[in-house]
Amino acid sequence: MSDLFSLQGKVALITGASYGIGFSIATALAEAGATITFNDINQDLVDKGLKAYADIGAEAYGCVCDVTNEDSVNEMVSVIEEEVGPINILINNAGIIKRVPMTEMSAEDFRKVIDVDLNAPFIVSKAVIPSMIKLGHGKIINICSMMSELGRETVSAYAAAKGGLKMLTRNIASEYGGYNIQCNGIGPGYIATPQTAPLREKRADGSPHPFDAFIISKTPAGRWGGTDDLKGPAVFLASDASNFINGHILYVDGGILAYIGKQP
Ligand code: NAP
Ligand code: GCO
Repeated sequence: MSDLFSLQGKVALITGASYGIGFSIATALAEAGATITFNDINQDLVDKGLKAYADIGAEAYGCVCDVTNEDSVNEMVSVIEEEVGPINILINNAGIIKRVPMTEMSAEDFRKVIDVDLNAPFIVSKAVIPSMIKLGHGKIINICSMMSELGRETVSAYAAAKGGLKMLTRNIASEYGGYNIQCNGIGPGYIATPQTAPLREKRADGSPHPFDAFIISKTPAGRWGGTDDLKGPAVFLASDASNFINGHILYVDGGILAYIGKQP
């Protein structure tokens, strides 16, 4: 059975993976046997990532690349293919959020979020699909969100992008499934990372942030997710164990989407 989940001999590219969810997913893929390549937006972050991978004994190849820049992405992909090998697994993880009420949000900020969270997965996927076709297989995992399904105050751009990413996932599956490429999404629930740190910060008097208690009450598991909660699902969707699963979004949310919420 372990052969079915093995990533031995596979090369994986995980975007924005110096820390947070991307780092944990990359670590899991390395533990399953894959060779890890990753990028981040500047050299400091890449160095931080390289050190973190070295600290856990995982070999990783890191590049500076802004995933919204198509030329830079194409160059990164050809350097990885030349120096490490053809990419078998792509995890579109890099993302940003801006929490601003919609009527106060500038069109420029809205576009920036769409650019990183939706246009970039298109750009990076487009860069790797031709060699996946030549290889005769490929796995693309897009990191979606609760906001691929739900809305809430202040996250209009993020929800629009992550909802779009769900449909990009289904479209890649539809368009390239015939080439033995599986494109699926992981929809994390509320995961404790720097991105969600402002939602968990204690107030000046030491009491918990109201959003913290809100999320715990909305999650049947009764807790925030940890980045380790995403490791098993990522290995599953990157491995042969999921070869007939395509265009699916696997929500890893402690049950949030199943639950109507506690009665008052
Ligand atoms: P994070 O802690 O903010 O990490 C995101 C990474 O992407 C950072 O290293 C970031 O660099 C990098 N990045 C941002 N823009 C980039 C660009 N243009 N080019 C290259 N790299 C870029 O976020 P996270 O919480 O680990 O989230 C990772 C992914 O999961 C995101 O797509 C996020 O939307 C999604 N997600 C998160 C949660 C959650 O609860 N945390 C839940 C559902 C989905 P900087 O440090 O410079 O920003
Ligand atoms: C927010 C959060 C979320 C999470 C995540 C949920 O402000 O509501 O940041 O959007 O990051 O994507 O799945």
